[in-house]
Amino acid sequence: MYLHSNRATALAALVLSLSLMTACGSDDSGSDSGGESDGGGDVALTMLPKNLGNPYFDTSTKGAEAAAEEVGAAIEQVGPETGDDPAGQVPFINTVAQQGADGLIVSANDPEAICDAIGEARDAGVKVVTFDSDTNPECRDLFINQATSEGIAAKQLELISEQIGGAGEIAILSAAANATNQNAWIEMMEAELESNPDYADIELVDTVYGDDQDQKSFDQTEALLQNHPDLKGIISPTTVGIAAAARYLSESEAKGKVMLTGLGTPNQMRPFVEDGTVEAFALWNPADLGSLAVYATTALVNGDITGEEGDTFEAGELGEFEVGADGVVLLGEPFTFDADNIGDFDF
Ligand code: RAM
Repeated sequence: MYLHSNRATALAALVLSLSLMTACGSDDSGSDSGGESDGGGDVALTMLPKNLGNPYFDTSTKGAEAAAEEVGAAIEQVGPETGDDPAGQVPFINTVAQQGADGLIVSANDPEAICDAIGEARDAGVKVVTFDSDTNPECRDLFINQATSEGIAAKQLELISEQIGGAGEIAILSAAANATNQNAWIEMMEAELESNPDYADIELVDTVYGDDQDQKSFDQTEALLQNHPDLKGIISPTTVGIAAAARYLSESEAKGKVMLTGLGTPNQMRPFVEDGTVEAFALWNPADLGSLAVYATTALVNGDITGEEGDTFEAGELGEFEVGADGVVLLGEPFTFDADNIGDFDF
């Protein structure tokens, strides 16, 4: 259920060593896709997060860069400034196809809107792997999934239920309205709330979208509290949303009264766990996710796997992985952070 401590230690070491390196490979300008490349191998990869400037994706890219160095691949990061435009990633995908990169690793802002561009890239010989947020399965070669959607949904409900004493109104503060990953988790939370008798006294009264933008998420939190005076808890299944909501709550009268959980990075959430705004939240390690995506994409590019169910490949320190149904490779299970363990993590 929880991360192995040896894996956590290895991750901490990885993140530390990466933080000592300069971010020389990241093109954070977002203005074009011609960023400098890390590494110098034969395999050229491009990393396309939902948007730039999100610490979650900064960490996944660092993990990807470390893995690229391990396998001798070159990698660059490109991406839009914001993730609320369903087609905002299309120009970057087009450039990857034109440049003739070997592999594209993308967290999709929309399950369908980037599929045509991905199709053209694949026709041009680019292996396309989604990570974090999928497209429709037929659009890409593989999806590197952080944890099962069922597991992520169940964990967040378990946490909010514990924190509000199993009864009362809750709301969801999500990312962009079209985000494949958040929408899958929300759908499963809704189904679980309906069917699980443990949650019979919990009512989901609202779902709002902060578009993975800090200020919008902050404002949406304020609006939720105004519109639902009896609100007992908020689930924010996005690292941007939960951090903004925690900041709002920590400075408001609702601190300690309206509970907040969801998916956050330990570094962003630490002050709010320490000041009592937040009891516990969950996530996986984004560096592992980026690393696994690079190993999988390189295995495709090198022809070691084709992406068929049952294909296996090595992912360095993470071990061996197998491609499952619908071309999904599963990283692991969500991990819960609280006051007792949050000091052990640095990402
Ligand atoms: C945000 C993004 C990302 C999601 C995490 C939990 O950083 O929306 O896609 O996986 O939160």
